[in-house]
Amino acid sequence: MMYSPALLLSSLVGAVSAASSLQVVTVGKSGSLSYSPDQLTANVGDKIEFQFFGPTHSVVQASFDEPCTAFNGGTGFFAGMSTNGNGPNPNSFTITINDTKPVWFYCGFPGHCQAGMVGVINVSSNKSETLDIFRSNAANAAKSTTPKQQQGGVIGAFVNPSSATSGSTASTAGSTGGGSAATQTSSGAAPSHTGNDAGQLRGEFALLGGLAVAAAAMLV
Ligand SMILES: [Cu+2]
Repeated sequence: MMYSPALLLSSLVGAVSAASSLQVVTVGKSGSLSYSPDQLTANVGDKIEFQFFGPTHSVVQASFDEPCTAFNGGTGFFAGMSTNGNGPNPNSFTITINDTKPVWFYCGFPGHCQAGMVGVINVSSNKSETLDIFRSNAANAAKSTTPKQQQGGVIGAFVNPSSATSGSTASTAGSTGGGSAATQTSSGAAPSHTGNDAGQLRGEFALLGGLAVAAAAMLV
């Protein structure tokens, strides 16, 4: 349960390709109203990639005290609503962990948080703030809220391709404020599998192009 094949694989890939590790959380896979895994431990600088399955789900940051309410007046991360039939959505949502405080999250689709679609990164040792308690409190939440728009993370397919071709490394934007543990990053090295693959391909083509120019220059 703690070590899914996907998580192990992503950890191996992360260990080979980057200093910080990438952990994958599937969202609503196989028709479930759940995140898998729903409890993670991450280091500062690690990235968590949420991969969405149909029909409609999201991930929204919460505080422990308000399980189905957008974090700190709506300043936390929000993946937007992902609607994609029955299969996986090609657009993942990746957040970067900026401190070791607990990061609580839930699905903002009406009813899903109350049905137990919640999770946590870096749960504290405080026994009064466990995922089980958070989930049971969520069941009693009167309603779910979300920020107005996607924020606080990177959508896989929307990574700026120009930064990917430049080969620039990850850069972390400033805090979104309000003590948010996860803030937005802007990076060509965002750990979207499609983004990375495309970026690497583009990078290789750019390199080949550069070599061709160099070769042509030598011929003249
Ligand atoms: Cu959901």
